Amino acid sequence: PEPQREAWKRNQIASFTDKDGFEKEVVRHVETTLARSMFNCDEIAAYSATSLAFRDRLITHWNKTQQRQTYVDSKRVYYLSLEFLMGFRIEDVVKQEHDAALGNGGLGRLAACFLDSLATLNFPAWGYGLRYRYGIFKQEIIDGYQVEVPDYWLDFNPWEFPRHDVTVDIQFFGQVNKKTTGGRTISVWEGGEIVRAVAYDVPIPGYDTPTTNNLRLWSSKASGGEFDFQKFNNGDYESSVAEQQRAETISAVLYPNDNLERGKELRLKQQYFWVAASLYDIVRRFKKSRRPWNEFPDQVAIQLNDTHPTLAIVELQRILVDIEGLEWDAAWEIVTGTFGYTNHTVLPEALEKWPVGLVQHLLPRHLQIIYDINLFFLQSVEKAFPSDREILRRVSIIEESQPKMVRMAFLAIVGSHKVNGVAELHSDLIKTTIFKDFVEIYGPDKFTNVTNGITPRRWLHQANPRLSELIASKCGGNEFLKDLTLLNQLEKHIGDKKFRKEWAEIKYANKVRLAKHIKDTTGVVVNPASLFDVQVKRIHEYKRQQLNIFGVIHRYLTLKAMTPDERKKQLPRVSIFGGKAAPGYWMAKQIIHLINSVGAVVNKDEDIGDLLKVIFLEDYNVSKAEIICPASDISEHISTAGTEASGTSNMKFVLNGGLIIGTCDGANIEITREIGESNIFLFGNLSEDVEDLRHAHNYGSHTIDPDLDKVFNEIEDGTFGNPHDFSAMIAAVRQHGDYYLVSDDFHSYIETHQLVDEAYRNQDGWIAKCITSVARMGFFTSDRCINEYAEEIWNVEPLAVDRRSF
Ligand code: H53
Repeated sequence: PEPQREAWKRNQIASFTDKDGFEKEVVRHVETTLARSMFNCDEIAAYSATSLAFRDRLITHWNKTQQRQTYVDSKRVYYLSLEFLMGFRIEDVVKQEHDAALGNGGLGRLAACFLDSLATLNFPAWGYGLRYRYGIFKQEIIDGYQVEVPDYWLDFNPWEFPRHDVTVDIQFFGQVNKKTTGGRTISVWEGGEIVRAVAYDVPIPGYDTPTTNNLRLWSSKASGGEFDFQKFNNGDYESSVAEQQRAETISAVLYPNDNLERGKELRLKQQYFWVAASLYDIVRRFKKSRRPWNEFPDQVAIQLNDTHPTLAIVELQRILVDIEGLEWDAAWEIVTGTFGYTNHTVLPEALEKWPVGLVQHLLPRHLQIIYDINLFFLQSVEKAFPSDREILRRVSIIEESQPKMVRMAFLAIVGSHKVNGVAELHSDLIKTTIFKDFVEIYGPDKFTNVTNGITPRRWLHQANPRLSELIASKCGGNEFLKDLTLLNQLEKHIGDKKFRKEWAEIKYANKVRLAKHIKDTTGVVVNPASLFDVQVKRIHEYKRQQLNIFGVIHRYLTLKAMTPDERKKQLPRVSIFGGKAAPGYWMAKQIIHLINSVGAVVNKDEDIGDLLKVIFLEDYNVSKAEIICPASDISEHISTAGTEASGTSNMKFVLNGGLIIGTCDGANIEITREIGESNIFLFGNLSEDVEDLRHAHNYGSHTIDPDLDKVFNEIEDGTFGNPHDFSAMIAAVRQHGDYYLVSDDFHSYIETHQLVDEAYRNQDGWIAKCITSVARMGFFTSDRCINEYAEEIWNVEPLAVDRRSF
């Protein structure tokens, strides 16, 4: 209102620019917001007031960013992801803050790194996700077994803003009726039930820029208000809350599977709920500009993080045709011009398919549209390949199986203008295997690669402040955090003894910190002078934690067979494992159990002492990764070649001055290209040989590596507890075709670990390798990824910021 304009202009929101101002704000929040005083300000109040003070500043920047983005009205990016593994915490104030653990593994953490880069690079961008009440479960280890405990993380979250006024009603079930209006026949989706989506906004600040973007998370709630008062007054309290509870179930819990799709109805409901609310929001924003519809793809780029949001393609087509009245072809051009699809896996068990009957029941109109999309697509394929009868069956979005299934990846390809993989090998593999036919149909240009990256702000500057500071002192200040290629200046200092000494001291201090964490959480004392060998990631057979623990057993047996004098010459090692198994993944849980059982025997063996310790760290998550990564000497990225799309923790470990042992898989290959072959320990079969090896296991003779056989025999002798517990793991290799090539790679794995030991004995040489590697890691910043997406897929530009206006 006009009379108040002046007041608005006079910087209406309290903020601070220095320590005194900050303190003042904290005190103000303690006294006014929390209604406390100096005398009853406990840790929780201090924490709350601190975060509220920061939050105020965040809001100001965020409001200004949003106002400016709206005013300029340039093209925006929307990143649709079912997972954002943010992991924020202020450890030093009080252990109060929960990890925002709204993700499982690499896919969700990548989304979080991308949000950081988008804001840092000043792109007008929004993330859209679900506000789960329960994030990924907390893992407890009881008697060596994983036990899942729910993670209720919303007690107090100062970083989100409920937007009770931003709601969208989402329809499910019902039926489709044809109606004719004005000479046009249209499809009307009627009946069914409505669930309300409520927006919660999380500000995403960039590094060294005022740009503060938005992550909008949707929460589900019953559309008819709190509960049915009629029923309540009639004494039927239970059913009056039932509807509300059913609605709230949709956003209640994150599915705890990584690289595994289970096809549950509630999961499909989550996907549509989230996608429909997000698209409604995006379309509403576009319509404010009153531009013609054909300009939609000039204003909006939507990136699909895996196939989970693929229904967005169908939903946008529905909005344009059924609601806005566009012709099918004009609408479809807009749709395909808008979407890009990122594939993150070739594993068959992770590729999403939904039974046609389930989609029909839940989303009847969407199934019709999917059939029409498929029809027009197959017609065009038939025209282009008239003599190829098989191709139609192979590429159909509908799999003619029993029951029929909707192939979400195929729908995503057909509905997008670009498809990308996440590392070079992976992007090549999708073009030659699972999406081969689509390369024939659309030509190679539709398919591209954007190798993953990580944000150096979190994974170096925050996780390893001392190393970050040392690097800054050699690279001309903190600029390298925004241009990671500046790390290359480190190479000229490799000969500097003092620098190498400081480098080694920092690594040692980080190892001391991890050793303390190990002592506090497991009771096991480890010697920080040992070589720390780390494998932390989701537990999965393709990631081969079983190969690692079999290797550990082999090392144990070798040490046991030595004389005390021989043992004295050996290098002490700590094998550190961490990671969650999906609750329904039995084999993964057995692997955890074996690791703990081996630890229980080895760690108390007096012949062995410091020479070998085996640790399983409970509840691996983002905050723990920040303690673990800086403390590793060598980390393991040992997936069967061709199975790990990229991997991103490999990048975190190298950036923190650790070396890696790995297979020729995912981003390991590009890391090798960048840092040089002499700075990485590669082993094992290549992806082009995997198929033949598997075939030979099943149809030829399959001999097990003799060293691995000894390991198996030892397990079967009961050295590590009841051998029955581990018989399935052994049978997978010996009898069931060794799908993950554990035996084929065992020998080269063991030999390569010997090379690691030898290299580590030469500490000067080792540190030189570490520094060289860090110096050459500039390519793996997620800033580079975002710039590639922006240029090649989104066609968006950053928005220049005027710092003075903030
Ligand atoms: O995505 C990461 C990759 C990693 C890949 C992972 C992933 C998930 O975490 C979940 C599902 C899925 O299809 C893929 O396994 O290799 O680095 C980010 O791209």
